[in-house]
Amino acid sequence: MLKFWKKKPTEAGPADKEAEHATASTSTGAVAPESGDGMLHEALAEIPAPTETRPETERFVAPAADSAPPAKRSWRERLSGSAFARSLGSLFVRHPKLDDDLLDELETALITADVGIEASTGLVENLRRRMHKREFADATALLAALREALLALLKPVEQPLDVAGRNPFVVLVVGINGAGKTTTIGKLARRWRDEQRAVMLAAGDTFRAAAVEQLKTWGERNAVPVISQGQDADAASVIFDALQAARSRGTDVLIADTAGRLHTQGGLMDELGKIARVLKKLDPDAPHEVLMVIDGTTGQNAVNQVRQFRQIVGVTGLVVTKLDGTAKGGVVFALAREFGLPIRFVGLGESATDLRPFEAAAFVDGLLPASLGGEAQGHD
Ligand SMILES: Nc1nc2c(ncn2[C@@H]2O[C@H](COP(=O)(O)OP(=O)(O)O)[C@@H](O)[C@H]2O)c(=O)[nH]1
Ligand SMILES: [Mg+2]
Repeated sequence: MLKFWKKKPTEAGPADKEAEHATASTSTGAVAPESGDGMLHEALAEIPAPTETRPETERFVAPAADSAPPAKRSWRERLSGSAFARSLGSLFVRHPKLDDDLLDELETALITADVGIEASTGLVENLRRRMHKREFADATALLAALREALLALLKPVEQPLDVAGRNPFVVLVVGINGAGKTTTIGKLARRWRDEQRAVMLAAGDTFRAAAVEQLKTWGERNAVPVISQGQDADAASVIFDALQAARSRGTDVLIADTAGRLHTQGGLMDELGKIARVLKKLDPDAPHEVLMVIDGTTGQNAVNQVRQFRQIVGVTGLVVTKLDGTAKGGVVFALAREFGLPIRFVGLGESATDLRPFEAAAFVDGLLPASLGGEAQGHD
């Protein structure tokens, strides 16, 4: 009945190619990703002193260009373009009658929106049982029950990230190329700086010069210092230096960028493990958060990515980006169901204020047709 059963997750996208390229271009680098901690000190000796971009403005004063509060758009406005919102919306218009066909179509819509086969069939079979017991008067009652079921899936992962009480709180940001790591770091820097915290960034994506520049630009824009070394520097030593600098300056939050590592690349993944080990030499509890950034348009492959990264670095929180636009959105449910990891933030657009702390109700109501309480909830 459902062709989707045969659909395989996409295995290789453009990000894979970029990661391969990154490996090739660093094969002559000074430090092999596999090198142990013993080599770190040698590596530190060989690497030029870190540079720091210290903005001329006071740290907590935003440059004029970025200080005006941009108009904040509602979750619904942001999520309305998603395949989830569009297919659910049209489904209930086309098929307002409560019957088994409606449930079949709902199942198809959920699977197509990347909710995952098990989660989708589980949800729909439960609703079907209840419908046959005449629990629902009409399709509107069914939609209300769907809302509750979706909310029950997401509520447990609505756990905001608290960065208070460490000096500094270290956030290590991981994920594959193009997921939105550097952009997310820029947005987080803005958010925490606006909360009057002293923020520092570490340019740990040393594979591409452009990546360091991109982070420096975010640093300048938000008046936040950025610690970096040259391209091909050892990422662990950049981040180690940054932690030392952050500690000596009383920084509240240090956010470390890393190169886009693909789960299939053992050496690069080992390097991520090395970064975590090196940080522990200065602070046994660091990193306090390993934040994995996932592109919301990745589909079910996101589940595989998280599984792989978790084995290497013990991911403690997720950020799902690009949920504005054409993302299917359902992957958020698949991730919540599979891992139960906190979803700290979601990316609803490209500007600094489009990174929102995850709110389960706002998200669900943004995806479901408005007639059922969504608008009445008034999530902004
Ligand atoms: N629409 C949209 N674009 C995003 C979002 N987050 C990141 N991007 C874009 O995704 C692209 C890759 O982001 P980048 O931060 O460089 O990814 P990285 O390789 O993981 O560091 C950039 O063009 C970003 O502007 C988001 O929440 N919404
Ligand atoms: Mg990047």
